[in-house]
Amino acid sequence: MASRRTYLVLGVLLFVWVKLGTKGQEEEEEDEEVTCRLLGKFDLNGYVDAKNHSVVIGGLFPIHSRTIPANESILEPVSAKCEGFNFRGFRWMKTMIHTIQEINERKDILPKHTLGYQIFDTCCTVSKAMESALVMLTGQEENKPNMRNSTGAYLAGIVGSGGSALSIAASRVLGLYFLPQVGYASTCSLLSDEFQFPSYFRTIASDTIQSQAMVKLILHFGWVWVGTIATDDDYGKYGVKVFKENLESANLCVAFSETIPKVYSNEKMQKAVNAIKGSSAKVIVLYASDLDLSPFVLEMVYHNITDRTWIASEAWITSALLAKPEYFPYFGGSIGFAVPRSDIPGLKEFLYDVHPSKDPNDVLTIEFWQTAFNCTWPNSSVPYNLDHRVNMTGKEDRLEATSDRLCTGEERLEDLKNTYLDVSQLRITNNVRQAVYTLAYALDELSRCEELKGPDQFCPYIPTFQPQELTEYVSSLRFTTHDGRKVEFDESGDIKEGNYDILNWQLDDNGEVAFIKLGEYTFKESKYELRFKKESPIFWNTESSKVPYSV
Ligand code: TCR
Repeated sequence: MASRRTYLVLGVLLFVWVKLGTKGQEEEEEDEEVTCRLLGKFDLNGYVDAKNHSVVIGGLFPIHSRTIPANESILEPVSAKCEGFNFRGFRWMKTMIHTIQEINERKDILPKHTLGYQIFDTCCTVSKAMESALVMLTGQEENKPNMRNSTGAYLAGIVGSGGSALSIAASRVLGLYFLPQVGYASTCSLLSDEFQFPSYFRTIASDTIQSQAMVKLILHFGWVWVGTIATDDDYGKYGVKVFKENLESANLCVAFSETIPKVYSNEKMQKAVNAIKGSSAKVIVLYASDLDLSPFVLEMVYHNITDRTWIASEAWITSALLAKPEYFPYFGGSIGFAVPRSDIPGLKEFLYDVHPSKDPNDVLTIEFWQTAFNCTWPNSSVPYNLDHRVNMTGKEDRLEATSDRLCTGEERLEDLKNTYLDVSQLRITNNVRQAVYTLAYALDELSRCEELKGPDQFCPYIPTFQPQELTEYVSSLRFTTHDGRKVEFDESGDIKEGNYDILNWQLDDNGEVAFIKLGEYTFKESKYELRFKKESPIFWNTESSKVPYSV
């Protein structure tokens, strides 16, 4: 396979062009010339491999955690820069590339076509997700969608985004054209609305199911009063809304219901802290993404709030950012529902195959290396460890520090204990894989229609099909994953069946936080079942070490 990377960096925009030959004609390919393009005011990081592929799949991933607030007076709108390297998002993004390469090597899926990709970093921000969606739709230079990217490759569909707020925003635009979008982590119940989001599908269950599961768990342990805390976004607010509706229909009660701010505000935070402190409800549902939770966790530590049992939403129950021994006195014993884990053949090797010397223009890899090894890559302009967040005192922390230590390139990934390389908890990562497979299988079925072409049958062709034609194929798709799960979507675009693992935070023999599986929650058609394993003891973070009392 001829491989050559070219970056587009023109002040504001960066792409990587990787050229992979199409199936069967690898040897004839010649390397591409470096191309640079002015892409207007978009400032988007990402990876592209689009040339010589029949179609491309777009991807939206949170490779950075936030955008840097612009405080200069700007005459024309410019897109924000990003900071806070997110190792988990980087792994998800790599998994998409790995899956596409795997599909391209397979002879049974799309034998006559190869898939390319165009991936953008959303920086966990709605505006970035929107910019990326528009860039993909317009091919960057036109103001109306032509479904082709800048190389002329046809855009088949989009995988992403991470958070619900971003998927909702992107999907409102993509839905106008019925371009299929397959989410891997957005769980907001709103996305099930087929009228508002006609071409949105997801390989993760809606929070409606998780909220029902939480209520079943509360009934199981006999709790009556529970508090709720949610982040101030679509995920937190809708998650708690549906949870409360279910709770009330089971005749249980909400002791308090607070939100934690997305942008640090001491006043709002203290309101939540006071509600927790002042309530006799010891069981609290916490609906939030891990990236938004750190300030809240620090408040719990600061106020020494222990003796609470947290019911975790899926987004933080297996978070390496929070599951640290130092937080165990406060969050030990948490119980939550997690996406089932999986092993992905070949992914570990693929993830380890990352090194900044491979491409001096691959700024994301350089930033990965610098952040992981706490060093500066020689002669690179990639900033190290930026943090412009407003800190707990209300002042802005401007840490534009560059580590004095230069990276040698000899640093060993094997020595790192880093979320990116941790393949023991492939949960959302596996959903990313299934989202890519969804589009690939749908394209495969669409392409096979040609073979059945008869006098009165009209078949769409790759690459001239209409987006809604592929959306139709996704709607009626059924396939079995490498680990034996069935993927099929209902009329809302939600997966028809699946299960959650019920996990409990315990300390293992090495003093690390372990996620102990207590049982499963399965859902299939309208059958829902909560099952506990008999032999799994639960760790309760209460003075008596017994089930808390919350009445
Ligand atoms: N749904 C969240 C985002 C999210 C997430 C995660 C982010 C979920 N699970 C795991 C990081 C890691 C579930 C949303 O916004 O819809």
